[in-house]
Amino acid sequence: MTGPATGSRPLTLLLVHGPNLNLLGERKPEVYGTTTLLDIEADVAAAAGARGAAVLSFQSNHEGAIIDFLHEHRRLANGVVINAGALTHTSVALRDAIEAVNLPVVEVHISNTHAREGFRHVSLIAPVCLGQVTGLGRPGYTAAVNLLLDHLAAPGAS
Ligand code: CA2
Repeated sequence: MTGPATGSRPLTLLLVHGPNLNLLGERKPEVYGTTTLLDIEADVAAAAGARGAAVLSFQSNHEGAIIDFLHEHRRLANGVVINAGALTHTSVALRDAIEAVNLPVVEVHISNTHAREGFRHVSLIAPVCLGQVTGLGRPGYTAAVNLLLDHLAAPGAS
């Protein structure tokens, strides 16, 4: 079941980060800023919590672990915010997993991938996502949460 929460169960969002994003804030501040992954997880929990939703956060450097996480939580979750890192540009398996779990997914990138190297211009997951927030830095995650919760609140959403 992927519909909105019923009874007392709050909406649950998954926040998923892919390879190397555990190092946020440690290197490359000119590209990714000084925000850490913990900062982002706290922002997302606060934005969701302000609207009565819960968040489960997960980061892995391994494609299969991310796919397993999505599979394992597909019935519990109502939607997903994902920064898949470089898997965005390479992973047909992640694309297929997003399609398979049949949840609304918002893709987030901290940097503007379209202003960077050509290989970052293509997202293999974008066609199976609700939408993409790219280049807005840390606030992009809050925007993604609100977009997802707006979508879930719309009549007939799934
Ligand atoms: O802009 C984004 O959020 C990206 O998803 C970040 C990915 C990159 O492959 C995508 O094209 C765009 C890479 C994350 C690497 O994170 C680092 C963090 C600290 C130091 C070095 C890399």
